[in-house]
Amino acid sequence: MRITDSGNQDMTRRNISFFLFIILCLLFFSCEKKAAETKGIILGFSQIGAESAWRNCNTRSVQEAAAEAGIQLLFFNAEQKQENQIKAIRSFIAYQVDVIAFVPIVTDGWENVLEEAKEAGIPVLVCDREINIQDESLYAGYLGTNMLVQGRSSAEFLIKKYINPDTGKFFTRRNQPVRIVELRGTEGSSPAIMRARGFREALAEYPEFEIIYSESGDFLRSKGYELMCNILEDNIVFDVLYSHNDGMTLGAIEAMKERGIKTDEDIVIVSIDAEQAAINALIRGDINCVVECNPKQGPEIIRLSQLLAKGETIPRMIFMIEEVFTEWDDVLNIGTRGY
Ligand code: GYE
Repeated sequence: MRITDSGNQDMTRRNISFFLFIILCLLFFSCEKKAAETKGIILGFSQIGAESAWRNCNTRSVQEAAAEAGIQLLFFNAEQKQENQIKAIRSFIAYQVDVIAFVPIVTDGWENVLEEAKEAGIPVLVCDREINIQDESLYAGYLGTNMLVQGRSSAEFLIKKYINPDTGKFFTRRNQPVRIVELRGTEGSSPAIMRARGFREALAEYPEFEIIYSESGDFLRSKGYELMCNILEDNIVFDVLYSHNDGMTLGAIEAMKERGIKTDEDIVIVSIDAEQAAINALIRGDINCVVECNPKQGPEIIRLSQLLAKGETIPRMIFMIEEVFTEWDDVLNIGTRGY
């Protein structure tokens, strides 16, 4: 059969049409496969509460990522009670979810309910805060932030602030040890434990620093305000405020300002989280160092949950990427934090 030019053109057109048809089929089936892969995933997520702007951002991140991925999210807010988290996890087991993810409000007391999840064959992802458990087979992995490093970074800022790197000379207004007030997070929680430990480890070889007060403000702004009022009313003299989260820091600054203390001159403040209000305070000079703790863990939680739902293994520990912002940075260009 002789193919004329017009015949050639017909053949080319038919080839292109067939090629496009194949491409469209492949695209359709790959979308179907992806939808089938993720459509049926039911994720049970136990959140600890709404104690801070950080927590609310963490919640939004999980909910938005689940919606984006088109998976069914069973979300329970435990209102700061471990027993509510245990009840939620038991309900996820009864509902036979594909994956359980939870933020353990404290490190201890999870063995029994995680045994039940393991017996039910449901993989568990520990998020944000860590747990203290002997049998590591009771959970598939951890995604969160390195809170020991956050404590160390907080201390390293103070070392840089008070000790001349060239001469090793230590300088402070009163030529006495730097007196540090510490506002800790929730008692028994991994952020409170690790941020305190990392801070103390980094300062261990510097007798020029002295922690003269350490109390738990439970990560609450109201408690940070209350504790600082008590400190000032008891006339406790201090040089540095080290606070385990921005919420407590902002409450403490409010209490200091009410009493005429110039937080941008009289006191050095180091805070952890890096919510927008704390970055704004860094720009104003009220805070000297903000150590980031990244709450936007939703997309990674969903990605890991999808892997677990397919029976795949995941790394034991995954840490979010984070920065440290100080008064020595170009603070006006830190960019918005999104919460
Ligand atoms: O620093 C604080 C929140 O678990 C790391 O909990 C999180 C901490 C965070 O209330 O703001």
